Amino acid sequence: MILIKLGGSIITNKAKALSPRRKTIENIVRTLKKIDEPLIIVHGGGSFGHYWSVKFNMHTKPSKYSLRGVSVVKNSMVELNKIILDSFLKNKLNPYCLPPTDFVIKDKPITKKIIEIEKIAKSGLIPVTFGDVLWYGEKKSYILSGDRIMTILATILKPRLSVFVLNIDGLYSDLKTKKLIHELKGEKPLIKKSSNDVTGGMKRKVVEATKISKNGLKVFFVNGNKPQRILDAVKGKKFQGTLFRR
Ligand code: IP8
Repeated sequence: MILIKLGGSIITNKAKALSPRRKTIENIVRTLKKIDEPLIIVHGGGSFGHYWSVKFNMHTKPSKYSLRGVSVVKNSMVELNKIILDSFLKNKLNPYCLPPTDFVIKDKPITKKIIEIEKIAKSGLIPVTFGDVLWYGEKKSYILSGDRIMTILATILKPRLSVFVLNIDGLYSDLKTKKLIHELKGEKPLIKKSSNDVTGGMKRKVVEATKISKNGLKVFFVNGNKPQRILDAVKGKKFQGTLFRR
């Protein structure tokens, strides 16, 4: 089984509010079709969820955020999710929408529900979940990042591989020269706060990828603008990107 995160920066244009990158989504989905293994998909918020989370000043820390904000962020994620689901359907794949409220209560994963997700994936349906705004209780809510969902699912389900599909080639050791780090073995690279994402952008991804790899699982960062690289990583071929391993 393979766990794939479609980052918000690859499926949307983050420079422009509420703008899906339909062609890119299409190209990635067509590539996923060539993977002959059960898949679980997680996607990020990009210029949908993040745009509204910033507007309503909502973050990953549970707090009494604007109720209007909760509704609007949720609605925007449902809208983006529908675009992803439609693309899967159009390409004759069978997605099965699972918002994180289906397997997370407050901020705790529901193991029994997560084990069912694996069964759903193994049946041939493709579970599709996403970063979202979650109810926390006592009128509080919080933003749950799709990157955290990756760790939650990987910790319980131990997929053969986890792949973060990005809008860049992988993790760079130097942002100016774009020198790519091909492999990280147990080390945790130092990343400064990387974007104004409410969930922490690249820094968050590296934290989660490092956590997942500590469990002995392989994690790849690849560029979704070159979907063949997803296939190369999954099929164990020489690939362009970053591999995190223990
Ligand atoms: O883009 C965040 O998910 P992420 C989703 O995976 C929202 O961090 C609602 C901003």
